[in-house]
Amino acid sequence: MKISRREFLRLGLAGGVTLALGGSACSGSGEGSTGTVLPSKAKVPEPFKVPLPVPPVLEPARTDAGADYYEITQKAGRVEILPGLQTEVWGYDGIFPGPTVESRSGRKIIVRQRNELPVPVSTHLHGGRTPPESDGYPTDLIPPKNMAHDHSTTGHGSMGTGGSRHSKDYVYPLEQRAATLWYHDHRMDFTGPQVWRGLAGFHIIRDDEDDALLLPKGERDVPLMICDRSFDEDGSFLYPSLDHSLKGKPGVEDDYMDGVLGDTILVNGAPWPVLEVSATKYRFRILNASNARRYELALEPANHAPFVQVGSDGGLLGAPIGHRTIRIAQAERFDVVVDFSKYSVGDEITLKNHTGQGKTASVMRFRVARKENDDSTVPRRLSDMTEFDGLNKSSAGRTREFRFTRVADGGRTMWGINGEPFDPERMAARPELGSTEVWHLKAAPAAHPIHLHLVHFKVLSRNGRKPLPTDAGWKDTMDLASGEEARVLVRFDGYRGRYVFHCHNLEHEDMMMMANFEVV
Ligand SMILES: [Cu+2]
Repeated sequence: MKISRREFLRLGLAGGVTLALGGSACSGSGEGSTGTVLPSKAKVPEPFKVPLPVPPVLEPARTDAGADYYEITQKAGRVEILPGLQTEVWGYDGIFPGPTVESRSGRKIIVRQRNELPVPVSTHLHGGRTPPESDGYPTDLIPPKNMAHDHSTTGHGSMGTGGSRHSKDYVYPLEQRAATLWYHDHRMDFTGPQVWRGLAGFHIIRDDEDDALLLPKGERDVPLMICDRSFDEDGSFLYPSLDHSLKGKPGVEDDYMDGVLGDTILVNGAPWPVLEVSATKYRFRILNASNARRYELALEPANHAPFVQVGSDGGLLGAPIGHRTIRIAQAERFDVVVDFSKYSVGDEITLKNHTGQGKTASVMRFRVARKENDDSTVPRRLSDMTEFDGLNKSSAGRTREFRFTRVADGGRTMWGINGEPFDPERMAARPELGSTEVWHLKAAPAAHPIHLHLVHFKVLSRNGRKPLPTDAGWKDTMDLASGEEARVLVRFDGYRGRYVFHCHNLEHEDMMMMANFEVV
């Protein structure tokens, strides 16, 4: 087998190169993540100088007895992320993060997505139990206005109910429990660069069970979208695309095929921001929206106030779990309560990233500004998890095995599942609606956060042993380190049709680490 220059370096044959990146010798591990750091050409800003922005909540355009209707336009916008410089973002409504959609469990919403960007787009609601025609399949594209004859836009993207050629109505029945979801671009071959430019936003589903708890609410219920970016000299986003127009050849420069790591950490679009808090409890809905970076989050000083996890990808846990640190991979969500009453007014608490180096070892800062009354509590029982608890191996029909590895595709090294790069025509599994299966997932020779559309699953075991405390609750994304394997129980509920599952390292996904399953 011919080995590429990149492979040559990775295997350590050139001596010391991978070590210099701070990773293990067996993979391109920059800062504890599978990927390579892309240095900014602009000056990286000083941390803790700007306030934490919170994305606006989107108002429905109209509402009737059956549904709420929303409209979002995907377009370019300009924002100041680095002091004194302008960054062009491609955003939902031209902002980054996009507006937050807040919905009610069981109440249908219809989101009309309009495309005013120069490229095709597809919007996926991550964590949504969504009919296949609204799930944002990678080739189900909304074409741009200037691309009428492109063959890659022949999906039924433009045929959504009531949409025009450059818009699509996504129908979300939201027959699912309260949870923190997010929506982002899912265009075939170009998800990495399009999310990097800003196509990501929160979608929070609420329900009566969650509302009835006395968890922190209102201004003390804060979504935190953490991601990393790098910047060109003029302040624009830097990304190593082979074709920066994103209209021609997909992919990234060879050195970044393991993943693109930025050197600037953003929370809700601002670099290392500060949030002034009262000495009370706060609920933080933490999302890792990075392309390739993992974080190991910790509070410093800790003051005996760990993260109290109340929810996972799929909503509330049965009971809270305390964590000193939280390892969060791409696309995972951790819903946590932090109790600032353990600190004094004037204290500054930094949210650290134990796998980062230098500036990337910090994420943001909290400043305790005042005392305030607090009647919120974290109850010992959060949610009825009868269905989850009852799910065990004996409920499962068949077991399938999926290996996430490198594959050769026409002489180029790509990523694939069970030795195959993604092919929209190939079906990797046909589970029956209502059935439960064990999926045995294996990752090598790199770390892979594995995401299944449509469903939520329960982690049964990791490397033949008990799952980690951070694997608790309903998951839709599970992180595997290089060489790890896990068994998960998946219940195929909801809708019949074709969906994808894939690695959520977006560079791996764009380089074909994706496959179809069809619920029959
Ligand atoms: Cu991967």
